[in-house]
Amino acid sequence: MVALSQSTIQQFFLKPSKPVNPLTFPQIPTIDLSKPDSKHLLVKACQEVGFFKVINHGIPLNFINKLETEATKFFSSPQSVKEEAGPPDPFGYGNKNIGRNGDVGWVEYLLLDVKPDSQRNIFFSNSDQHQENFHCAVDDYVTAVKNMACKILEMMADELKLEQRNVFSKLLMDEQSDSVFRVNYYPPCPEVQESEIDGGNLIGFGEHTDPQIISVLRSDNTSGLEISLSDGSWMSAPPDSESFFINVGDSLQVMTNRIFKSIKHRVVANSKKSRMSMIYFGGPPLNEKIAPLASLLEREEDSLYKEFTWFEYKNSAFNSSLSHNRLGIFEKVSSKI
Ligand code: GA4
Repeated sequence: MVALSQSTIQQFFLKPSKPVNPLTFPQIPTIDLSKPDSKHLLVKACQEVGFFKVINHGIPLNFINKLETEATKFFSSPQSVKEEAGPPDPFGYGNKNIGRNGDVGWVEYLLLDVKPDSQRNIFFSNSDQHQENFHCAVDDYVTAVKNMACKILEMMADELKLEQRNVFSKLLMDEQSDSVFRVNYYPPCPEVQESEIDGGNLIGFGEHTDPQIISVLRSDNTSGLEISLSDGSWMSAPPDSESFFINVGDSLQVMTNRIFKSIKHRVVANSKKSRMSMIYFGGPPLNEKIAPLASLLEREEDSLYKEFTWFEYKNSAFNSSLSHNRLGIFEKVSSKI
């Protein structure tokens, strides 16, 4: 590995943030999908936090392990092999640069288009067999996780008493659903270990909200994922490789007229241990109109957002930087004095 100078590493340091208050330290809501009371708890979690952990999800562990093995093989390939799958535009292999607006993180990643009809758009060539195995593992994993996400979205619709229980899930099930899959690999940073600086301050993936409807994350057992609390502090989500973490995306926040919260989250890289996460971002078709559901509004004037298409929102999101408040321009200015 090429040694990096301290000044290069400086750009990856996080600004110090407020420590979590131990007296009000919240728990990450845990939803047991096998229990009948989970509908109520998961809606509560979406309203209060916008983030929860799912257990007893029924996704076969061998799908998860197979993909993890293939992804580990990819990230441990020679740099030249990985770079054949890059740079991301936005799909492909990326290293330290995130998006188009100068965001950096101590991370390598693969971003894949998983629209149901998408062609396999990432090629790397250390062996055709590896490529084939990798794509099959992604297909199996994404199909299983998408089904779980749809089940969760239907439970939400039931609990919100929406007439159509597939009002959210149909957007992911649509042939044109604009869904994305990402595998992030956070290598250890030995330069930080050698210096006096605390490794907990290294940005892996800067703070942001996810633009889509719902995100499903699975990571190995290395910590790093943090969620933003309302008092400005950051709380670590203890890793659990057998569970999934779900977060509400901006589009679901809009469709529920902010009953559900799209939570800011980030990843802090580890100076000693690598971390790998896989995230499915369930998005609607590009031409889908996103607006608060009429049945959740008492009066039309209660809508907090102007209607937009996913195409418009996605374009504006992909042209923004990670920490930008992307929904700001779509918020309605209140006419009440
Ligand atoms: C955040 C959620 C997903 O990882 C992602 C990211 C996308 C990218 O990596 O290209 C973005 C980011 C994400 C939102 C703002 C823009 C676009 C990087 C960035 C700076 C794939 C997505 O859909 O939006």
